[in-house]
Amino acid sequence: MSLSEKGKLMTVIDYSNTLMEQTMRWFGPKDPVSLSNLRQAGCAGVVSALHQIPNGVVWSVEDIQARKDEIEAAGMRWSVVESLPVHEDIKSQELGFEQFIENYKQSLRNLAACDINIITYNFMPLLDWTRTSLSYDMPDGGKALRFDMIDVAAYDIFMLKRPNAVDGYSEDVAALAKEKFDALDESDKVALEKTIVAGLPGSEVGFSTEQFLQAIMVYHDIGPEQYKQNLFYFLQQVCPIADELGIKLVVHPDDPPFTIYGLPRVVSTAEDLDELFEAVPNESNCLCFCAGSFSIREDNYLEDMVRRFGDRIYFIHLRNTQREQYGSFHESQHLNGSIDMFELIKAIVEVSRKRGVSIPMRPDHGHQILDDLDKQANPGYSAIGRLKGLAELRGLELGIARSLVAL
Ligand code: CS2
Ligand code: MN
Repeated sequence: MSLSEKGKLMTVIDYSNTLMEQTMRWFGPKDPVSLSNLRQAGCAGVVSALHQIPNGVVWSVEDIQARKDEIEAAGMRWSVVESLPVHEDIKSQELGFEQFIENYKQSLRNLAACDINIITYNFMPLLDWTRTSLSYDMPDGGKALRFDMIDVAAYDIFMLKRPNAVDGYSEDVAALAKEKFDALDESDKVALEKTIVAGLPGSEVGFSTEQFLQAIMVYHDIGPEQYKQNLFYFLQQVCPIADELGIKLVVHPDDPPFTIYGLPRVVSTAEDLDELFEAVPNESNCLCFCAGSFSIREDNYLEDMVRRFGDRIYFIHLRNTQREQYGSFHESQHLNGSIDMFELIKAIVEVSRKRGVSIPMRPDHGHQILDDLDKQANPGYSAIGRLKGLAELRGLELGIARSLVAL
């Protein structure tokens, strides 16, 4: 064999080096998807949280370090905390909420002591994400998460019986909701409510319908303007500490990014982000760019938002959605749907290169497919659908990055 042929054999083209850091979410030791699974999917990093600690309680250095060691022993790093939840009392400024802010600061100090510095949170009242079906049949036999506005209206108007709820819906939606509700039997109603409150943080899952309505009414009284001030107040308290610690606090947008049950929304649009960064300009006040969440609104131009807020983006969720009639939507394949993933990743590659950083990204959710159809996992977080999503996104990113160099 000639020397040049030998040389060719030794040339290694490594396609695993993407610009974005590839990660997946891991719910901890109880997650049916193992750390080894994530490593085999090609993850360099893991996104995790101490789900065993009740919301509002300080995360100790020991507990943080133990989780970190576990992830590192599996050959990855703990890239991002998702989430360090903001206690409901901070959101509503319930008497005594200042103590929860102090606890939050202490958790940040403890995380920084373990060298973990990207922390995700959201500021949605009561519910995290909201869907009405966790196993929506896709034409290919896979299952997806779906949000049906008619179901939400039926629940809101006829089961929750929220005062004046009907005024929040178009006449068409209200009429279809009535039809739908009349056709539901008791077990359908129970199932619908269970799915709707699935996004509630652990401690509140035990809500009865009446308690849920009562909790909603607290936020009606607060109203959108004051609620926004509550977010700013929280950040004004914690950001100075986070700045000192070198932490980035990345807010996850509202999902969906419009009001449901009349609850206030504060992180849904580019205008919201402008206001947020103007009110709290600290360098720790940053963004988790969740493409799927933002994409539900037609007036959110994702590539523009990435370019405009690029300097504040420290974590990226990539998933696609298909918008439907009446504001309904379902989670589509990662590359197909309302988002032009090529254009979006191109904007991310440009921003990352300009900043000279590798931003952690994860495929946010995936379809339940193949062997996972017979397995239990956290809704949206089965292994194979996310593996597929990550592989497709990684390939697209590599193609874009290499062709941008060539151009
Ligand atoms: C996540 C959110 O599963 C999901 O949709 O993107 O639950 C996210 O973790 C939280 O909103 C962040 O606090
Ligand atoms: Mn997300």
